[in-house]
Amino acid sequence: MDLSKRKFKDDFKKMLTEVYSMDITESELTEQFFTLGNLIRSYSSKNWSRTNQHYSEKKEKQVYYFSMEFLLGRMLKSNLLNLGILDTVRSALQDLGIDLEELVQIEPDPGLGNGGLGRLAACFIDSMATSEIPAHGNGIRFKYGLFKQKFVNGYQVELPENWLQNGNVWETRKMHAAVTVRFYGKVWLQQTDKGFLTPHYEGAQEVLAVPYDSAVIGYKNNVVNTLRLWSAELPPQDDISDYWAYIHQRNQIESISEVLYPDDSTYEGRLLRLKQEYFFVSAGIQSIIRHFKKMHLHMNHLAEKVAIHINDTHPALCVPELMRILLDEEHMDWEHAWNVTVNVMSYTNHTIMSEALEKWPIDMISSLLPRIYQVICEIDRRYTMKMGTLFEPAIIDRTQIIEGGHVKMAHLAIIGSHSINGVAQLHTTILKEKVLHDFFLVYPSKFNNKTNGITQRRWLMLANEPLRDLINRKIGNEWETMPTELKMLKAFRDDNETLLELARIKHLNKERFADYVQETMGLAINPDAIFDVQIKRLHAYKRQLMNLLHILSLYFKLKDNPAADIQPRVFIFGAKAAPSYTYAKQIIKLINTVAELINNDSSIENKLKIVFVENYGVSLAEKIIPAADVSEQISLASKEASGTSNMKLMLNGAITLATLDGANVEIKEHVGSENIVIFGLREEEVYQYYHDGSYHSRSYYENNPVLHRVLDALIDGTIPGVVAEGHSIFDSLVQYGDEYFVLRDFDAYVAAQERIDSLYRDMLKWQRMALINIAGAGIFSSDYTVQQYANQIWDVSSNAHLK
Ligand code: 26Q
Repeated sequence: MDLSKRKFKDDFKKMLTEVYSMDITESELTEQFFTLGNLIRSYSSKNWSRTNQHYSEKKEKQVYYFSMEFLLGRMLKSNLLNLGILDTVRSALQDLGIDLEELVQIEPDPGLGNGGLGRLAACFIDSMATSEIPAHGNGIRFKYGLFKQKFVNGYQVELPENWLQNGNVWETRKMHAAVTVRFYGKVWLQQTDKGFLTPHYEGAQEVLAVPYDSAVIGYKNNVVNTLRLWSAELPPQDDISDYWAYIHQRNQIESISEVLYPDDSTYEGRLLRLKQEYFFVSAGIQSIIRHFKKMHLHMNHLAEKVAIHINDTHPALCVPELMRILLDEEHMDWEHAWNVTVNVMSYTNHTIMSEALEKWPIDMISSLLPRIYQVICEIDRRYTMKMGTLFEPAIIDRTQIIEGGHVKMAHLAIIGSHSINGVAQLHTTILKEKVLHDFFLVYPSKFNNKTNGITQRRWLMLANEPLRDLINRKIGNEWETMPTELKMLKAFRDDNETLLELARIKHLNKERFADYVQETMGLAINPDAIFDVQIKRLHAYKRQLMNLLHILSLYFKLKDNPAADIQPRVFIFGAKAAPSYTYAKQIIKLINTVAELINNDSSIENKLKIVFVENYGVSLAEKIIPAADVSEQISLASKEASGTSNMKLMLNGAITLATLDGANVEIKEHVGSENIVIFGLREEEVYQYYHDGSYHSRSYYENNPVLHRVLDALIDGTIPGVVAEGHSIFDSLVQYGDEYFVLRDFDAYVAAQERIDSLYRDMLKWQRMALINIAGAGIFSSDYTVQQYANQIWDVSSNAHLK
């Protein structure tokens, strides 16, 4: 948008007086933040309604991205950037004596997601608006986001994340768009006088779903899409006969949208979680149908106007919920309804870990969602009937929806969708060949790959302004919306001036992060050291433990020989553990304790430091990633579906140290093996070990002296204060088979780290590698990912031009 500094200053002062009756000198940061937030809203409101109007008039097909999680991060700067007024506003505020960076800190970071899956949804809505895809997010407005992490004596402690405490400037409550969601009760089918069979409900509990809409502003294109998050409320009551019963019922209903479940890998079959899933699914689908009806088209045409995307199985109830509405409320016959449903739905799988696959006990579903359960049974019956004639019984048994007393959500999503995709090439191949092989036999053409992506606007333009400026000086700014244009940077691979400039920027970002660490943790770190970064949820398969064992081996090397020639390193960790994941929490305690030991040992002359940041999330990622030299992507091959921090880090010039897992494989293909450091078992080797059962971790402990010493340190008192944790972790590796092959890959990992050490010594060579990584990162922009979803899955165009 066009906005002069002068106009902005006038608007700002006017809004401050109107809302707070204050002038600038009286106002504090909070008032200034809310004023700026409200101004941004007013600047985007016209385009928001214009976009909606355009979609309605043109009857364009709409995409609805259903996700339990949207891990947005702070929106102030992102909105300013996308409106094209970031620099104007920053400088105008400065004239008024206000520092934009200080205002930014006022905004709470809404942690409405666990990790990769939630952040992917956030990158996608940014890219969909920018790519002019008519697509909207649908999720839950959790009152509490992912817990706030604190370390107390090295242990993780969880505190509530009350992000809504001071209100949320970006949202609008839309009471007129509220819908009713039904739980429990009894249901039976009754013949109506028109000859329809309709369900009759008795004693259901009704929950009011109230939507809160936020603008999703496209980058400099006047498009504003919508993120709709639902909040659960007690429907208005005529009379309250029993006040205490009323209060109880209100609390019970409001608890549905109270808190995000903090597990990202092991599913917990709690009733409240199932309520959450049906709640936002039913509310979202009802609201879509309401909107569709305004077009006065027959329901048979729904799939021409609506695509619904199921982000992991959490919203898999979309399938029976849409069927329910088409059957019971629109009176379609089964075949037509099913045809429409399958054409509307598509599903993304994000994991191969069997413990993460959602399944719900039949009793739970049938009592909470009696009608939905009937529909699921009928879907399953028809599936087995139809496929039973075409495939052998064993395949049908293994692909049924209802089995062993449970409803399998992935099976429901696959059978009910026309497309199922994995999130990296390797992951999709494993789905087809191993994890979902039976389904691949049944529905080969439904399977496809969509490698994840990240938005370069948040992860480079906002997070790393010095680098953005350098790139723009060298190759112009086309990459902002055509990210593969970053490849033009390759022309500077032998230009020492550019390489030195890159080094200078990295150093600056490292200094900034070092200042932050000094201020918040009281720890001094050296910006000339290698900043080696592993930031992701804590999980055994991601092998933060292997990283730590390597650090210990370096530490002992220095203890034995203080003159040992190693490059100084700062190891940076950021990770939350699921509160119920004991082993992950033990690893957190161990890392913190080793940090304490190493950071305070003056005999190693500051050659090693460990920084374990508290409460890692989007805002911290924005500080850490631009300062990273090394990107640790060391999951056991086959276990990480894709990873996305790998993409963010390469985009900021970090060198990837990785196993051939998830999207690391594709990163290697794009930068070439000389610009990445790869080590460790391959996926086929891991499966071979599973197959022949020939991995015996104990022999690695017994035969490798370095490993022996490092592992003994866990149990012999070398690391004070981790007696129980040390034994438990030692046993998991040596005694109980080392599920994720940490000891097997240890040597290869140490060798790979030595390679990093030696590469870093040649500064120009290192910066050349960094440059090639930045230049090759464009392909991993979520702009391309969502364009592929649009073309190949949703069948929507990406050119709603509103310019
Ligand atoms: C399920 C049921 C009950 C409670 C919680 C859950 C639950 C919640 C979140 C299960 C899984 C998740 C999140 C999974 C996740 O983030 N997976 C990651 O997705 C990224 C985006 O595709 C990939 O890059 C990562 O590899 C994958 O681990």
